[in-house]
Amino acid sequence: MTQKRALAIHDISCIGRCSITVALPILSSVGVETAILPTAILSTHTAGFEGYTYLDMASEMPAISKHWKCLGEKFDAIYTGFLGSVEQIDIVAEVFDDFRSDDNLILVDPVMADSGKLYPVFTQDMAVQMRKLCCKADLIIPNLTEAAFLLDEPYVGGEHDERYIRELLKRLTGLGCSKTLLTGVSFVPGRLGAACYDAETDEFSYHDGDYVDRIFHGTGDVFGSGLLSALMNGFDLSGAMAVAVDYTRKCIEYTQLEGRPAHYGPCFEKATAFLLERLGIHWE
Ligand code: PXL
Repeated sequence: MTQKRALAIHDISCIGRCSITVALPILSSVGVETAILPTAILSTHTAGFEGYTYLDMASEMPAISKHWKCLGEKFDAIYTGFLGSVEQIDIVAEVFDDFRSDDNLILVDPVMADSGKLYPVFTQDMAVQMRKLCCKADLIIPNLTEAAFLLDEPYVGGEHDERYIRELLKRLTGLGCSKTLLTGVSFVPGRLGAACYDAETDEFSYHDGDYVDRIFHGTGDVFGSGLLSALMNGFDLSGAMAVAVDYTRKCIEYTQLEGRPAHYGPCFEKATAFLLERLGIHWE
């Protein structure tokens, strides 16, 4: 089987495992050749470190992408996460137009908010503009806060009933993508997981694990990278979601064992063997 190729469009946070420093090693470890288009370069991510530096890569991104187009580069998947500024929505939309093929996957993680609030670097305009990317995607993977911003409705935290989540998923696919996956979903106290919906087949699926009552920064990127790893290794959406939920849970276990402050990000490195096992990959 020829090696699959992905393009990861995220920021480089030099310290504090998230974004590209998570997506690149995870996808590489499962055999996916991964190109990167950095959206910003930060000394650290923005949640938990004081005084971080921030370089918006918007002025360079079109030139990078244009060069690849001239070279005739192709990608089996394009995976977007944290964007450096709202101006990058149009730049990334153009990257989608330039590199979309009949059978590649466009995965949009509309990274902009958590726990009911937008990240401090973003304004409401990011939520409005992000809908443009969602309608060009095959699959979007918001958390519940991002889903509320995308649908312009109040965020409802805590546990939910299945009917509410099913309706939310259906309305999110109404943004224009055929598949939606919601993270951070809980139906009962003490459990946390994800739910997905495929509008083409009208199929709904849910998978959860034990809830750990602590915020671990960067777990969304671990989840998205684990999900894409599984999709690019032949899993369907519901199977890939189960792998990503369990893998993220495993990373959290290792992070707790390491005992470092949460803003240093999830200890995903030690969970690599777990991910490979679940994907049935045994490198010689
Ligand atoms: O994991 C989300 C994320 C990615 N990149 C940067 C961030 C955050 C969340 O705060 O600050 C720079």
